[in-house]
Amino acid sequence: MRITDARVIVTCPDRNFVTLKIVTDEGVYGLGDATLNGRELAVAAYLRDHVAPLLIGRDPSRIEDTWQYLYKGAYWRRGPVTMTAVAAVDTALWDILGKVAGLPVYRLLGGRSRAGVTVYGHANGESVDDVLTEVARYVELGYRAVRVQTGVPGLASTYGVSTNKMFYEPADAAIPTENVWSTERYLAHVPSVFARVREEFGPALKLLHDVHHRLTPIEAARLGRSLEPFALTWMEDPVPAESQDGFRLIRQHTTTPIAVGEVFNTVWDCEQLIREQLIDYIRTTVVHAGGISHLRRIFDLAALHHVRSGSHGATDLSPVCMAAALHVDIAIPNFGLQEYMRHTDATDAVFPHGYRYADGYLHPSEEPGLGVDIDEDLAAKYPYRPASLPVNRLEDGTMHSW
Ligand code: KDG
Ligand code: MG
Repeated sequence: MRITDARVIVTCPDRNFVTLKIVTDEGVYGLGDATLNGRELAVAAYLRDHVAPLLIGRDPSRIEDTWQYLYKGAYWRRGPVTMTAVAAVDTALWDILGKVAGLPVYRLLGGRSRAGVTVYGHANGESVDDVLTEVARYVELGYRAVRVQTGVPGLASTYGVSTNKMFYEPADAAIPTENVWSTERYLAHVPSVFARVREEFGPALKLLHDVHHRLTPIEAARLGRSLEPFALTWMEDPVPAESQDGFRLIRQHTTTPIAVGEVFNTVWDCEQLIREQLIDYIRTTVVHAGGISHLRRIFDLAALHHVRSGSHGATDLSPVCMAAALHVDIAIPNFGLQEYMRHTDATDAVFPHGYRYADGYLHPSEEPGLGVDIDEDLAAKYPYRPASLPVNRLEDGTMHSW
């Protein structure tokens, strides 16, 4: 079997997605998600101009060799654009392998390790009362884990608080929206939110919170300590993670578990964090961390050091990524949680898929391969729309991490 075509499909059914479709001479094809929120066309060009020509004529079953060829062969290693492109190829090749074998991909990864994939949803609201209503809605839907974000008194807008409660979409304008941030106001407010949520919902519900890279290590240590009475499952992205040493300082001060990794691209970004047990959950995912092959390598390292998986699964990761993530999640021994932000009806129509939600769990498709497809005619009806993630400034105008 040989690869005859590798095409890049850019579509915007309510938001932008980039998909790689690898076609073989036997008619079998595979899909890979290549969406990098706000930088979609950079990955599309990388794939079209630099990767697709190298794939033609290759044997699609040589998944590891193709990964190494694209990673080492470019000379310029790592980085979100390159690794998202490599991920798309890898994911599509696993899809083809599954279809050829007649097996869902998770069976090729060693088979099922659990009955279902525990997912968490995003409860958010401007006020604490609003967020309590949202948490109740997720509990009603059967969720066992909920991420809680609220507005901060005195700030006009806050990360994670959206008007559309089911479809989180921060990339809201072609030129980035400017938000204003105050660490002082935030730190003063968050513990009171979790006190109310615990009081209402009791100890069994898993609660999570995303700090979204906004604190310094000592500020994050203070937040973690103040949240200890409310037993969070994790505090996510407490600090920008370029400096892995920062996590050691947080660790010295708090037992609140730490999750990080949605912007990481390789095992090298988290190797120290994992090896030194500075984190509890690693949130790398298929699309941004080199595909199924590389993600499994990260999770295997994590398993040696008591770190569990917690893959990113926001709306900007397409159903192709979600399908692939679920095959990994169901198979690995050290699964923790999977984020699950639902896609809109328009997105689901462009990407028909066999995974399904029931009672707090997602279940991967039992079809051969990943169990997800793309309707190319429908995709063509939704042309690309420029959309950027917001930026953040402190109250005095200083640029801050968003
Ligand atoms: O594209 C950026 C989003 O995916 C990100 O802001 C979402 O932090 C996020 C999360 O945890 O889902
Ligand atoms: Mg996050």
